[in-house]
Amino acid sequence: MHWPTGLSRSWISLAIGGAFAVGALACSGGKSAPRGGAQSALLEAMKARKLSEADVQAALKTYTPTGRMDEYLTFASGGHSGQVIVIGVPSMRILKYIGVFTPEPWQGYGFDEQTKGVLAGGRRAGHDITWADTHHPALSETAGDYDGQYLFIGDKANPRLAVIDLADFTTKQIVTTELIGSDHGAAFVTPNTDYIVETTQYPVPFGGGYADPAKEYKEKYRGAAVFWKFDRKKGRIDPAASFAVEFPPYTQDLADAGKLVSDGYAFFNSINTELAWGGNQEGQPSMESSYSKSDMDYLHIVNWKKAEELVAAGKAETIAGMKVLRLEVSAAEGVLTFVPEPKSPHGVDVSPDGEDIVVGGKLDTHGTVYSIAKIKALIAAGKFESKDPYGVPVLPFKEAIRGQVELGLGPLHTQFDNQGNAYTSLFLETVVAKWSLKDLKVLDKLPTHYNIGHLVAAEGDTVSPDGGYLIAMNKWALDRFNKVGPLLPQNFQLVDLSKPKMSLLYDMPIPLGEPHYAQMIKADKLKPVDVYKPGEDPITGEKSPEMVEANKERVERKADGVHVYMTAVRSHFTPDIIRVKEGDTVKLHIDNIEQAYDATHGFAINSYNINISIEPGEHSDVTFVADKAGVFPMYCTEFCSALHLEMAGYLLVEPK
Ligand code: RUQ
Ligand code: CUA
Repeated sequence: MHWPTGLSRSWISLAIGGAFAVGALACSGGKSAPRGGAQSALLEAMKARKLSEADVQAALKTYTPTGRMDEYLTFASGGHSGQVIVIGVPSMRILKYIGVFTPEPWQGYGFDEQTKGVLAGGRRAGHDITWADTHHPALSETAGDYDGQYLFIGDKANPRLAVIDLADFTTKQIVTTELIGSDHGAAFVTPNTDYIVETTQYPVPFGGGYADPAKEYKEKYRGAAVFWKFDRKKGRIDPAASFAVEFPPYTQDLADAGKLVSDGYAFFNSINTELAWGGNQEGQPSMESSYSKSDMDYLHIVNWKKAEELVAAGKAETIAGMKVLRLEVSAAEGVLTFVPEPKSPHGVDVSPDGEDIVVGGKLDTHGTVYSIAKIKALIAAGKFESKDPYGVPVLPFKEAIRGQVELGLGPLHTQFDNQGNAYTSLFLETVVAKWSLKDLKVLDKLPTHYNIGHLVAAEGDTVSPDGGYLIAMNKWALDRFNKVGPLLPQNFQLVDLSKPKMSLLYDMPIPLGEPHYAQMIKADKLKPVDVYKPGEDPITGEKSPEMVEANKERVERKADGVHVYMTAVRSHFTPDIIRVKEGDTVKLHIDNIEQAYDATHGFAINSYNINISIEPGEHSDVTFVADKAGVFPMYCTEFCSALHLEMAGYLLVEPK
């Protein structure tokens, strides 16, 4: 904690400790202590704003003066917005929305050729998809620790995965496979980011085919864990080197990769070993009741290193362009093993040392702690209690667990700190439960407002969590904020973990979608660039072949259209008049030729839906057909200088 200069630590503690005794103030570093006036001003402010001592303490722990940076950055899913939200901790200031699956006008994301190409990677069934249900972001890891290089995030609705480069905080790639029809366990990375895991939620027939669930659910519907291969040198997923492990249609839920002693394994929950498929107007019970009929579902244990070997040895079958390790192979070769888990669980989280796998009970009051040492020993000894109907060996539950912790109502997700503690969100009880991993005992509970889903602690799912801060990501906001109609924001609550008892520091509304998960990284691990290299195409990372240099601006009529080579610099575009003929294809190549930090220009043209953002050094391409004759103002959309309004021109489309 940095204390404001000029005030001594003891003054602060005195002030917020409620003493406020006039004259009893310490003097530090030769600076005079605040006198009675300062204290009474503080007291007055507290009174005027009806603040308690706890409020003032919380304020002091989060207030971030001008120019001061945050200690952590949180990358939160933007829920339905299809974006990622970057939030500073402890200030809870929003630093950026990163356009990912959805066009994002401020960044011009989805408007230029470069980013249109990225979004096109996420087309499914021949359709452009302009939204996403983003759930789980995952920072790239090296040896199980965040390395600050990349961020990945999954779209549950249209099973897709995006790659964001943290060198410039922009989306570089979206991949999808028609093998599966939805995901939920995405994105989760293996400890060196060799693979990014994407697991199905709702099973469908592989490859998008048709099958009537009433007749063929068990035979034709399938789940899968897709292991997308990440090529770190290129900073891209390599679909050709990726593979999937077929699962029975048990409706898999969340996922996590093993680390350290459990490296090489990945874990997946399932919630529907009942094989229900709905049909509440067809004489069947609703999914709601039929999914949770049995007492146990199966935790899926995948030995992905073995799977990788088998795929390399040609044991996979290609379906919908994806190499798939079929169930028979996985079951026979020890790639896939099950162990029972209590009633429709939700989160599965591997402890920092990799030894424990914590499963949140959801409909059970327990957190179940599996031991990878026990699991490995049981597998090695071939100690299976049964096989599931698909031939997958099942380990005995009691012998695979280290124990269970009685947490309370509705345990979902778990995070960890640097003191051997775990923090589990309890949705129904609407609290964070802090518990000791060693003794499996609850130590503290903190109410949240309301119905917490995920929670994220500082570096809380790495091999070396930091403790200190946690954010409760709550689903209901009710009475926490000013009323804004029937659709309410979500509520992120910052929690102080620095003391044995947790305390609430800050409420932050999230008003653009329902974020699910987030990850919190030490800010000094991130080293983003200030500007692009001159002429850089941010998607290729290379100098664009169409780069435009100062004094080389020109218009060229070519076979494929009118090429306009344009530069932007405070405060003009060159050329500032574009003359084309009605029906021409126009290809704009625009370079922001500035290298000054923060000197962004925008570029918009009326009626043609053209809007881009050109950061310093950036090269951008825009293609459109000038199919409507007329005069169309074009201008810079960033207030870049005193002469910003003058940074304008005309597109003149001469009638045929
Ligand atoms: S979740 S519903 Cu991560 Cu709890 Cu998606
Ligand atoms: Cu450039 Cu305004």
